[in-house]
Amino acid sequence: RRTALHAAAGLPAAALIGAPGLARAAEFEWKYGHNLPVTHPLHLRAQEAVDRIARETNGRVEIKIFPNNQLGGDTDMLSQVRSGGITFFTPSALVIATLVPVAAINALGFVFTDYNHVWKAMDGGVGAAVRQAISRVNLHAFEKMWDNGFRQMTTSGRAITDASAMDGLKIRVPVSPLSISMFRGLGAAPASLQFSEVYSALQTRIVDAQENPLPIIQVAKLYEVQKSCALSNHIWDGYWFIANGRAWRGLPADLQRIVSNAINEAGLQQRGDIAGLNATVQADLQSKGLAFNPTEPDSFRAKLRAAGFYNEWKGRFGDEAWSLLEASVGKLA
Ligand code: X2X
Repeated sequence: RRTALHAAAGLPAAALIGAPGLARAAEFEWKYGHNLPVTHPLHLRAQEAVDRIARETNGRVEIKIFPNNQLGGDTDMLSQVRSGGITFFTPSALVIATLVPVAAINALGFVFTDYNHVWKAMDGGVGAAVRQAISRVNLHAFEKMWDNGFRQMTTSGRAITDASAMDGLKIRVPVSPLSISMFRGLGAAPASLQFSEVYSALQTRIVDAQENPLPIIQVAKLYEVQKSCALSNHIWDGYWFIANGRAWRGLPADLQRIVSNAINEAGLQQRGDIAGLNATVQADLQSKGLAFNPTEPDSFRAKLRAAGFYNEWKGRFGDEAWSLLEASVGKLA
């Protein structure tokens, strides 16, 4: 379309229709919104994917990315992708779980110890069950989940070294029932805020703490408004790449294949980017003034167990999803 406009500058629009030799408007002109700064690997790989899609479909599918909450926060984008106002969105598992409760299953506290377990579950039975649940609300989820990372806690107050430091802590969590339940179980005072509001909420001390993977703390510059980071690895979080169901079904099968391949392959590369970042990001954040400390994971797990957290969520997710998770990570609490 850009080519057509440039080539035909000055011509009335009607003159373009059917004009031989001119590129036409894309048949599928779609919007994709997400919540991250453009320096995050999710944005960079998604940009490569949409460029590849335009090329391989000869311009029939053109996707424009709206990064960094330009179209509103997570809750807004989730309703836009449902209505078709945007065609693609990448909600975190925590966020899409407001609509598809079982999608939060990967975010259960302290279930994954490493990435082997994560991808075994999410590329296997757990991921398949979640994708099926997502399809029931008329959204299409692409096969390969993208990585957000293991979530860590940061605070502007005293360092969080074990679970007793959680008592009364005012901590921001995503708009996610599981996050609220987990941090209440730990004795904290969690508040749900969309990601678009996090930096200023920390800056103005509406909350004292937040939790996110280190690459997000880096690209969103949260280290500017936080003092210390507890390496808690309490949740593994990923992004589902989703499409509006009606729009997706309206795409011819050959184009669906091109779009799926480009997005899934970009997702695998994005996982590699996060793995690479994980090797360097702590040193970078340290050099920017964020202090790091280890935690005692057992103290957190014990507090959650005592609060009835695992039993409650086993009930909420249901036995079927629970056994799929156990098939990947071993017997749970
Ligand atoms: O909102 C967050 O904390 C983030 C960026 O990790 C999610 O998208 C859930």
